[in-house]
Amino acid sequence: MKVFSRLTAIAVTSGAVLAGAGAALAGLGQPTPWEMDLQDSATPVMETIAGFHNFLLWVIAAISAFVLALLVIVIFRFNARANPNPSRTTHNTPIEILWTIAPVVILAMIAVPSFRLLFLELDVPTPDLTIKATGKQWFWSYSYPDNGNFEFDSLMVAEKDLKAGQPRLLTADNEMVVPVNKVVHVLVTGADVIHSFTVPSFGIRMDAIPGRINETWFKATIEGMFYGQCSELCGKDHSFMPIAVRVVSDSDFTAWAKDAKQKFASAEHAPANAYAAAIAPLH
Ligand SMILES: [Cu+2]
Repeated sequence: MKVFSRLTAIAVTSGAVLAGAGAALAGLGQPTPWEMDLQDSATPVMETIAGFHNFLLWVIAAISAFVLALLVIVIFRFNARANPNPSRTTHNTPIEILWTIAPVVILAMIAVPSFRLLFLELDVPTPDLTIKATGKQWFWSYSYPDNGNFEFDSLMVAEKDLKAGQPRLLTADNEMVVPVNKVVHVLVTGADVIHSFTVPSFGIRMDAIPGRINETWFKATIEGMFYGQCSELCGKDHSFMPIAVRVVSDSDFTAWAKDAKQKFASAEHAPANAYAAAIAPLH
């Protein structure tokens, strides 16, 4: 009994700590220590994903509670001592119809919002701008075909070079910059092996496959820094090719694009590492 009361104390204490730290359990744009929930949403798609996730949580909690209640009833009311002469019933048509129909209704209730979410994610609205993200071993390159047609590489900043406030393993030297409240169409491809372009707060994850263009989209509604990581095991430096997206106002974006066009003007920009140099003639 002592063990049981200790376990209860631990559960109550950790519950209280978690409830108190609720706000700190999910971050916006980047993970936070002890995060338990999804990252906060910065796009309509991620809001819908989070809403669907919470809805499913209620559904599975209700089903689990119902099954647990049935088990408890069976254990206490129908054990050998309480119920020495068991019923010999083998069929009960109304109950059989009920336990077939009820799950179908529950699945239909899940299917409707699930398909609505899939269409929202996959049906790209008319874009305000297009960016091509190319996964390479082990960094990302971003092209802006309709804002001056420039391209640049985005490499992780080493821990020793981080400035105050910059997150470790997520900070990149050249961030992908996008305007706020604009539909950004992202074309995703890989230059060597399969990578995956992922930004949790935007609710996007799209495989970057060599020789193939995949597409996704996001409309960031909050200005700030949003981070993601390559999410397909792509080689030894897979964990060191962050995706850093800076969402800025329209005017800041126009100014940045003008500067970037100058800065990254050369079409033959220098390969970012030895591997990129080795494969450069192939592209
Ligand atoms: Cu990768």
